[in-house]
Amino acid sequence: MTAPTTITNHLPTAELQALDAAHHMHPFTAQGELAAKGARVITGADGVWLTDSEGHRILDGMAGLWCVNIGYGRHELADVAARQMRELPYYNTFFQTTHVPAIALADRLAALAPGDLNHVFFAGSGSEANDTNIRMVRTYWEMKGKPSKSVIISRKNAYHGSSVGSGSLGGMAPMHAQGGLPIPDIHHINQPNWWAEGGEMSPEEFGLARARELEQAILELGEDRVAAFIAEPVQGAGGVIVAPETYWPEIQRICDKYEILLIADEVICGFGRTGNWFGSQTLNIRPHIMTIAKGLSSGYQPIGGSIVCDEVAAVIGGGEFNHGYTYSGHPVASAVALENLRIMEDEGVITHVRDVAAPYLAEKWAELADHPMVGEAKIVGLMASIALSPHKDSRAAFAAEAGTAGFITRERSFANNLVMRHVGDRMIIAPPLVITPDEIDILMTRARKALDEAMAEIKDQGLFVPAS
Ligand code: PXG
Repeated sequence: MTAPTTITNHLPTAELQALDAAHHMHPFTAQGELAAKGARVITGADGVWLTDSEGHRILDGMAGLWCVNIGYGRHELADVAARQMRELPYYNTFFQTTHVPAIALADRLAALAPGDLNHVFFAGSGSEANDTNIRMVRTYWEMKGKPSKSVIISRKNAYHGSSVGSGSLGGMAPMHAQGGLPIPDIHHINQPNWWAEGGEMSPEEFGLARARELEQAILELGEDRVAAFIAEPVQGAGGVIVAPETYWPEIQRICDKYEILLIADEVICGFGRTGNWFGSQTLNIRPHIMTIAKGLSSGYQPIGGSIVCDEVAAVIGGGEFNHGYTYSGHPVASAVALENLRIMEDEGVITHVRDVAAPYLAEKWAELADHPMVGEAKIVGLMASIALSPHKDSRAAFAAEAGTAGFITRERSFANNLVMRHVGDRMIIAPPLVITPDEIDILMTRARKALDEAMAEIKDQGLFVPAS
């Protein structure tokens, strides 16, 4: 670990924070609140460790924003980027031209993706890729002579991006409340979140019931109206919601029975996160399209895309698809993604997840369920969550405003130099895939300390009370 303990090559932290507050608008942030407090300034990183402007070393339990799969500080990616910038920093792929990095990356992805997912439409991000998907599946059905099939079914509390299209696909109520979302012909069914919504049902019954909402929606809307169903194999930003085991087989049965396309949003689950290249492989899903981004380049460059099956690509290819981004298949981003995939393969990163890191973390994470403030503890590969509860037997929420306990726990975690996030009153982690057992021990020690301190604070504030 080479992260410096003192940082001298920038303005003092308070000045950086003041400039940040004055000029930098942060995503998903109450700007005024942050300005009063001052953002934490991250200055460097190596492996799973971040360094801030005050010289703290912070264990990044979130791999940045679920993306730095191979960890920080891999200079090979910087070298490849510099070489590609000198050779061909940019060219487009719109007007009957192409270039070597995009060709090589598309070929590589076609080989890695399961089944007949053999064609790649590149984008700059997951949001852009899901916008591509909306237009692609609707165009597919138009070209097939079925233009009425335009409705895309998604799920409440799903996250598919922040653009107008992808934000509409997502099922985040606070997002729909701003800016006129959703666009027409997006339909949301309930999520398979047994802890919060399972009521008296067993997880298995609940998984089936929630999957059958897809069938009900198709029948109510009419099979001739439905174009596609989109879902994350494991809901990430929604709180690492792992569906009961009965859920996905039933969803697959329904998608097979009715003529609708299945889009697996692999932006978080892809590239090793669940212990396979794709979450669809872990959960036995056979999608027609997969959305990719994040781990594709381990976040070293912004790049995303849609991996598309032979049938959809053939139909779309029968005409002109009037869609694309300036940076679709950007040569530098593509070259960096290729190098990232090479490292993952040559160094056996997915084998490390499957055989070492995920089983070790799973064992330690399950022990958290014994903590007096923790209800269920869920994990798939290296994405994990715990539900906070003042009364786990009844799966009760806190009487306080939703997210209060989660926020306090997150603050205690940050104070203990661990990035562990909260989504409402669920705590989540998704560390870099290269995390070692020793580092997992440190993560767990800090997580437990954060939980203990947070519980004391929550009790002090009189908030350790179940909602009635
Ligand atoms: N699909 C999924 C499943 C995602 O998680 C996107 C699409 C959009 O990707 P871009 O590259 O456009 O951001 C995402 C992004 C959070 C959080 O709070 C999660 C994401 C983005 C921002 C915040 O966990 N995921």
